[in-house]
Amino acid sequence: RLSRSLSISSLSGLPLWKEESLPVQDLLLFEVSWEVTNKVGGIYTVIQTKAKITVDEWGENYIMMGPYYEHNFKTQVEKCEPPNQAIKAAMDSLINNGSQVHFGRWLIEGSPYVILFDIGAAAWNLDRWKGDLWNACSIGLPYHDREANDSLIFGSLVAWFFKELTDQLQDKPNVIAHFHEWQAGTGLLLSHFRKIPLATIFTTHATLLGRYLCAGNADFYNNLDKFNIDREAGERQIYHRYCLERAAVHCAHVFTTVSQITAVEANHMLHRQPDVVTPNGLNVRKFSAMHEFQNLHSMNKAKIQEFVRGHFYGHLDFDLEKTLFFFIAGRYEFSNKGADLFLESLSRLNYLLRVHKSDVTVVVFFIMPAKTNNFNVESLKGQAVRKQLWDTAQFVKEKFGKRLYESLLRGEIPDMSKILDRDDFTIMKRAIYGTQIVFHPEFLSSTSPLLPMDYEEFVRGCHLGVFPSYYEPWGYTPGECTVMGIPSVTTNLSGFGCFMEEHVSDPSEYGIYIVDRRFRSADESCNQLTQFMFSFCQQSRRQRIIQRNRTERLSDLLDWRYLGRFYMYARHLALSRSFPSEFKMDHLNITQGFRYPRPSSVPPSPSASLHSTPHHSDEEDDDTYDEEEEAERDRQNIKAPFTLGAEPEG
Ligand code: G6P
Ligand code: 1S3
Repeated sequence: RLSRSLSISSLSGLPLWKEESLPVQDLLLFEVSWEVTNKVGGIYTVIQTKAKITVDEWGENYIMMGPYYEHNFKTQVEKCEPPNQAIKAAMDSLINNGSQVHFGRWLIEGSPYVILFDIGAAAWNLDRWKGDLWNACSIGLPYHDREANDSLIFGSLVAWFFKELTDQLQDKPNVIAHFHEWQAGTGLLLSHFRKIPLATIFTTHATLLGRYLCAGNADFYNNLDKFNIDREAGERQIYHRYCLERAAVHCAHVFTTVSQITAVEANHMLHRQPDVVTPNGLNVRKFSAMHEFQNLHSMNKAKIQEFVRGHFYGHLDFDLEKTLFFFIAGRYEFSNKGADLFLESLSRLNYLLRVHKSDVTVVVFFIMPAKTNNFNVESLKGQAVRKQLWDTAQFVKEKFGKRLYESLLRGEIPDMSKILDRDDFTIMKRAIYGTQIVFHPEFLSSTSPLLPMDYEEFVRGCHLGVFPSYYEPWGYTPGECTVMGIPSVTTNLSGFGCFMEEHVSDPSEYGIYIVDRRFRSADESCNQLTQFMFSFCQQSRRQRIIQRNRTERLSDLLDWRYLGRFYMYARHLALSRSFPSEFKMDHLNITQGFRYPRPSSVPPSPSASLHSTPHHSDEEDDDTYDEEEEAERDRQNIKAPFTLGAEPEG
């Protein structure tokens, strides 16, 4: 019942993975994460975007588990009764013993069921549960580490729930429990030591030590095999967390991570080779009109231009039609996310643009939530003045139009020098001198007075996302750019960058520029990034439009409808390992993939052109390019297999 066949999707050209699906009616699937209904970082995006395809496959038999926070519950969850008597009975058992457990539907696409455990209400058990953890696996948690203690309470509640549930179920249905990241891993660990009959999967989205070592300036990737990991964890005072993480990894039937590069890292930092790489997808939204995303770019760019007008009010000595908008976004980890490299490259880019007397201006945004007290008064002043000028212009325009209309009705052409009166001029002068200030403590939200756009609109309005990360197990930011048809820069140290290198013959032709941060010095990487940005600045508008079309064509590759197969595979594997007499898996590592060819309009040999993308034409007015035709040709060419399991190093 686990066999599968390959078929080609007529829409995208990507091979679909058709299989005789699991007998989901005889199974229950639980996915456990600290970020279920609780946004902390990237794992929330994984869980939330994947919900739809998982519910499509599993229906009522799919349930997520996370921590309960009153605000999150009130704003994101619709309370309801569990669909299944055994789940209800297990919850009741916890509730009758003094815990608080909530059930409902998470109001996101797919509306999955969620069980949320109140950590605070169960905190009185902490000392006892610390004892249980110590007795099970000799891991002790210090009292001052709130996050680790919360993870123990969460894990204890989850394991307790599974014990009650499986006691109720007896043999059927079988239960798969998929845990994400070390905070949820404690539940896996305790379930394992209590011999609860579950098929378990553990997915890591980063290793604790990897993140710490990279942030601390270590030459991480060249020394992977040289670190004394126990000592490094101890010196950073995360030894207990690292033990929880490593133990969960080793207790799981199936261990997965989000990219090949993190698989290599995990092998060294956690001493287990992941069984499956489960790349992160997105819930890709397709527009019925192919050009809709280009229109959205235009509309949102106009909003950013408005902001720039306000920001540079009084100093706007550059042409906004020849201005490109670049941005970096992510968690505020300055060197891990490559903000340091980006700044240095920008200074080099500035130099190049000047010596080449380029008429292009680049405006760069750093979207990194950090501690702020308030808006910079000067920026607000600029925006307020711009807004006031706009309002005044609208007001005078109305009056002007009315008088013009009245004149025409009388059959007269008005004297243009008299159509505006003294009052109008006073209003306009006052507006020019005006300096009204507004305070509003938000940034990148559609209600902000500075830049009234949400993140998606902002990305769409930009020209290039730049994410030169040093530590990035996957990295959603360039993926989000891709599905919106916005080119981006990534690195060969990010999971996303490696994935693109693996599946696209010439990623830069599709607007995915991959900086080599693995095999080059920092200075060389910086020069490479500078060159990418400089070439980008030399493209004509037409070239940018063609490139955006190509970028957007890669969306299918990042769609959960395609990438969800890796999660399916991990579940099959876990079942075959935990319940071998019932579930067989006789074709591990057999899977089919594909590789995107170079776009067919690109010459096969390196172009003489300075530009790396797109080669087709440098002319603004060239209309011989037929993008639909090119897309169709490329679809026909998609080919070549790739493997599913994490490849051994070497
Ligand atoms: C989209 C619009 C075009 C517009 C272009 C601007 O493609 O459909 O009408 O000219 O964006 O592109 P640019 O790269 O200059 O922002
Ligand atoms: C992690 O979040 P981060 O930004 O701390 O998990 C994400 C989801 O898998 C991943 O995209 C990212 O690279 C990791 O670093």
